[in-house]
Amino acid sequence: MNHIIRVPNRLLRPQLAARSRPSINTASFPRLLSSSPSSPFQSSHTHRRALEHPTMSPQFTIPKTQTAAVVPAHGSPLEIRHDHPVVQPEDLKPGECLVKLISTGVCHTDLHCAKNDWPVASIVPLVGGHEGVGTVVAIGAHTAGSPVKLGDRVGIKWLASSCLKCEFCRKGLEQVCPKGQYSGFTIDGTFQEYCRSDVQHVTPIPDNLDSAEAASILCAGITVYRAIKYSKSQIGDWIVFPGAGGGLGHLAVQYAAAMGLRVLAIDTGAEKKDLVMSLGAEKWIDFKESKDLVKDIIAATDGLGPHTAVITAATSAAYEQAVDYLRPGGTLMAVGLPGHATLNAGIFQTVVKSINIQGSYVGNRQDAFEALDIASRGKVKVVFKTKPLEALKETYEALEAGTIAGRIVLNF
Ligand code: 8ID
Ligand code: ZN
Repeated sequence: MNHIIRVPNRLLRPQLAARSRPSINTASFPRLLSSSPSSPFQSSHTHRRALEHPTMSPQFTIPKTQTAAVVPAHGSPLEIRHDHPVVQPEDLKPGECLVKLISTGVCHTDLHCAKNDWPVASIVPLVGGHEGVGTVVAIGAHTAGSPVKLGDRVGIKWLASSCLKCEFCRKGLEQVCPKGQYSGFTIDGTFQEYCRSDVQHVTPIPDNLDSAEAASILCAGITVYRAIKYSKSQIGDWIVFPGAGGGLGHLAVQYAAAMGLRVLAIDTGAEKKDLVMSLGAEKWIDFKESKDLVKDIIAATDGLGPHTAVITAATSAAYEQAVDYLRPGGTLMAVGLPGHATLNAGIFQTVVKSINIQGSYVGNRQDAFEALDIASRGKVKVVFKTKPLEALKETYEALEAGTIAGRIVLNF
């Protein structure tokens, strides 16, 4: 049985999870990760030399306080505060930047963190959010080789920073870097007007993508794109997405269709059915209406079952029968993160069907770049409604109730 569920080391050691608000660990980035030609740090004498003072442009006035959505303590209601402190440019560490947010998506992960329903707790007080798009308004002093410059539009994703030096970072698995920091989990995230991040890990946003359009690619898009890519599904294969009508799922349908896969979408309700069928799904099953999901899924996929299942639902129920309905030789990609659930795969079925089981955790910088590039070419579109930051609480309630088709994006 190939049973690989990867959990970041940091998440396996809750006692190490930051309780206070640590700075992003950006000490001495490898010199080989050099800056772009347009970097302010590459001009004549300053080439490859770090600036001694934080860089700010007079065009950006950075206030001392801001509006932010704060979870004061686990179990406490969310508060919208208008006097939340803003990280000042002189407080940025080398390698850090300050991003003035324009838009942020709301991921079900933010709800898990606010509810504290995972085995590992977030920091509190917590500013959640990890699907942000905004403008770089300051860069920390002594930052060398920044790939972004002041005024650039960038995305902030779940993985806010990693050491870029360890085995995992070298292998492109920077999400599990033992020094990784996570936006809206171990450091404050994008449900605030100004957010600290890392120049090496923010993602440039293609010019032709609107900020609100791009926001949810930064988590939902990257995550499903990577999961499909690493599932090694091939053109013409059947792929099933339990959770297809949600934030991750509706993007998964589109990435898969763009890759030439045949999509069986599973979720519930007419709105989600219409959405996924309009986005390229070939077949649909309502999990609340099906009397025998395994039988229905196998029947819908040429009588043999799908080659791949990417579970994008937030419940353990969506995982339950995957090994039973997958085609022999098929692959289960574990993506949805129901709190304390375990993956129960019958060993006999897993072995005699030669099933692959793999965990897939967001994506690295290259996955982010690719997921945005595909969206910028119109192959994938986030379906979203916009709301103000003040609507975060009602958005959490709707996520909990499962009534959001696509995504909610908060605009600042
Ligand atoms: O890196 C990762 N692995 C990663 C990244 C981002 C998000 C994992 N996640 C996790 C989230 O923490 C969450 O647990 O993926 C899960 C889904 O996130 P989301 O897409 O942001 O949630 P959503 O918008 O609420 O969509 C979930 C959908 O699942 C359906 C719901 O109806 C909803 O449309 N669903 C459920 I709940 N149970 C289902 C079932 N049994 C189901 N669909 C099919 N079968
Ligand atoms: Zn997310």
